[in-house]
Amino acid sequence: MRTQVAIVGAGPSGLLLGQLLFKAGIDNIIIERQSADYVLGRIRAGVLEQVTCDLLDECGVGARMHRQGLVHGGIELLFKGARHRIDMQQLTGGKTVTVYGQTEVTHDLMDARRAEGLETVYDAGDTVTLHGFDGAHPRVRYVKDGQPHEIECDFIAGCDGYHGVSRASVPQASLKTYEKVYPFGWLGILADVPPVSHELIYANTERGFALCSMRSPTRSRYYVQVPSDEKVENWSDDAFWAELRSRLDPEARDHLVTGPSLEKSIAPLRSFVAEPMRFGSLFLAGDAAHIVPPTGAKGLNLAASDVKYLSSAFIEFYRERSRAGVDHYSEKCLRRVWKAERFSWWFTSLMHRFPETGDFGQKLQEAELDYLVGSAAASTALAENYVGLPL
Ligand code: RFL
Ligand code: PHB
Repeated sequence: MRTQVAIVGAGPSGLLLGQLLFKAGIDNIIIERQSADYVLGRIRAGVLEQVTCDLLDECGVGARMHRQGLVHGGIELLFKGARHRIDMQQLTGGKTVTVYGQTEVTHDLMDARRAEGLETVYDAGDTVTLHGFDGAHPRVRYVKDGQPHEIECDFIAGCDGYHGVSRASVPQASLKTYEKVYPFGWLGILADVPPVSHELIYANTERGFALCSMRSPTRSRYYVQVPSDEKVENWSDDAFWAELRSRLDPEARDHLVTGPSLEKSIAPLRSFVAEPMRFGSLFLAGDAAHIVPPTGAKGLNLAASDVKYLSSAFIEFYRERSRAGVDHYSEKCLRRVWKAERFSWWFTSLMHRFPETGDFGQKLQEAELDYLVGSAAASTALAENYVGLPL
């Protein structure tokens, strides 16, 4: 088999890249470890920057997002028992974010790919291996239903997430990694109950961080900070709702509607970057190259901007026979990646309870939050980063 770009991983990065390349007339095949249903079953991101929405429009899959996505012009910060609104739209000259689940984005991209008859190999398991990306003949091999397959290609896009095979295939001496692991995780719940507020509430409390988010006017997504060694089995739905309630202000507490969980899981929090993002004809994109803690809502959005840069580089290569985009891919992505890493680390540090800093740390956070909501300059810095820096 031969294609121009072999894409490893059918998460949002891989599917979006496949669609952008298809629109530009560039052949691609996606090879995914899991089944399509498994990929769709993962509950993850919820907040899309304008840049991400524009990309979905560019590849013709934005219609349902425009119909069903919730456009938000602000967020609320809750600290010392009171909520303060950050008017992002006003502070950024009109920019907004759209609340539309990663599951839905993935669904729309999968539907479009299927409708165009583009090839996606699902259920490849752990058989995918990458070859020859440091030379003239890159290839991806995999085994499906007991049969070995080989795809010859010009480029390999490693869109296979943090645990994928792509980054692991690079000689360790060629990689520099940067990592910070936080001493807590997020226990998240999805439930068919109306959201407690119209906008997202990010809460700093003495009991730890909480986030009130949503997927639709009838489906809510809530998170509470828990220690990193916490087990989800220790949390009944009732225990979760009680803990969330204890971290809300009196008005939100009154408005909170509870119900059975559709999903409940714990996500660890980490910051991670692997440099560079290109090795010969292998390009890493999305979580394969970097992880941010979810507090800034940047993971999926960074995946989308990587893929925008990568598709532009490939288009430039095929249309103009220019390697400039390909050669500058890593450097261009990493400039944006590190800004999102900085913002996500800062917002995580500001909003969570850190065991090692105790009450002193809590007081400093409250003082910074007080300054933040009272200063147009500080609020603008938060708003600019939250809605997304320009590409
Ligand atoms: P993914 O989604 O991990 O997809 C990678 C795909 O590659 C497959 N794969 C392989 N395929 C073939 N061979 C192999 N050896 C393979 N190994 C793996 C996997 O099965 C999978 O299908 O990476 P991608 O596409 O780069 O997308 C990244 C995003 O999923 C991620 O950054 C976001 O979900 C992060 N994130 C958020 N991002 C936002 O922008 N806004 C948010 O509000 C937001 N909230 C979140 C989040 C992540 C969370 N968790 C669970 C970590 C909230 C949470 C709780
Ligand atoms: C979500 O809805 O899952 C969500 C929203 C905002 C975040 C992280 C996750 O910062």
